Amino acid sequence: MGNEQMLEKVAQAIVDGDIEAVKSLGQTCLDLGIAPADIVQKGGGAGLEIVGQKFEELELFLPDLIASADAMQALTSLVMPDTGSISQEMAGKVVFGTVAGDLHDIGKNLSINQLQLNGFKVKDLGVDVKVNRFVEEAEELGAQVIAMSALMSTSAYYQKDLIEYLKTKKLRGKYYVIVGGGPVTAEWAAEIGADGYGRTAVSCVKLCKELIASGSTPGSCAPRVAE
Ligand code: B12
Repeated sequence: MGNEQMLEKVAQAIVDGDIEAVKSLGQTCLDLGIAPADIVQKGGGAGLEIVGQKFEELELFLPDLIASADAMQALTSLVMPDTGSISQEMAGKVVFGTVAGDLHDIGKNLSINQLQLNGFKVKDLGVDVKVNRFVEEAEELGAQVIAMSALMSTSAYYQKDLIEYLKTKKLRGKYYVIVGGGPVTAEWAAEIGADGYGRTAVSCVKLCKELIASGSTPGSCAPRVAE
């Protein structure tokens, strides 16, 4: 069986919420030499896309969504490298959270994992993070970047609020603000005056690297877009 077909099987196991199948298929993919990021994105991520569509079409319901999310967590724990022992001081400092009202964290966790693998020190603020907390934590860490994930169209508005909040605190020029997550687009990033938009966890690394290297004042340029 080819790699593409293996990834399709992973996607199907995620749709089925079958943790045992996901673990065994994930291991087979690793043994075949498929890159962990591909297993997660092209296998697991593709499965969650299908789950989302079926949920919208009332073919699947909340318990199914939860079972698929648990299966995805099992997949990421299995295939993503552990970042615990990597030195995380070199590339820059980032605070990262899912915005208020939003409990989705799979994409955030994948993005943090990629950043850490690429030498960033990241403070994970978790989910349902209020605007003021992002800023307090960034101040405490001495971060250059505030990264926000949002998976629901209703919660994406808090990304806008954070930028307004930074302005009222006269801190907009201090932090690069990057945004991502399901409903978030490059157009939205431009509309709210963010510094960057990334479509994937890998693009998140590119954004952070480019913004920090640019030396530009945060909030002064059109957002960078990393696909
Ligand atoms: C899994 C899931 C859940 C799980 C979440 C588990 C968890 N620990 O995260 C559970 C079951 C808990 C859940 C709950 C709900 N969910 Co839900 N969920 C999903 C689902 C199926 C997949 C999301 C996911 O993990 N995708 C995979 C990851 C890898 O993708 P990602 O997050 O987009 O991240 C990638 C990129 O966007 C990027 N990225 C992410 N963040 C960032 C940040 C930056 C800065 C950058 C650069 C990049 C970046 O990197 C990632 C990897 O490449 C989606 C459907 C979908 N198509 O997205 C619905 C979906 C998001 N959920 C939805 C809904 C409605 C809900 C509920 C309200 C359901 C309910 N009736 O209770 C609740 C809300 C709870 C809450 N308050 O948050 C809707 C949202 C609709 C909308 N547009 O507002 C969706 C779209 C389903 C649908 N089609 O209707 N959900």
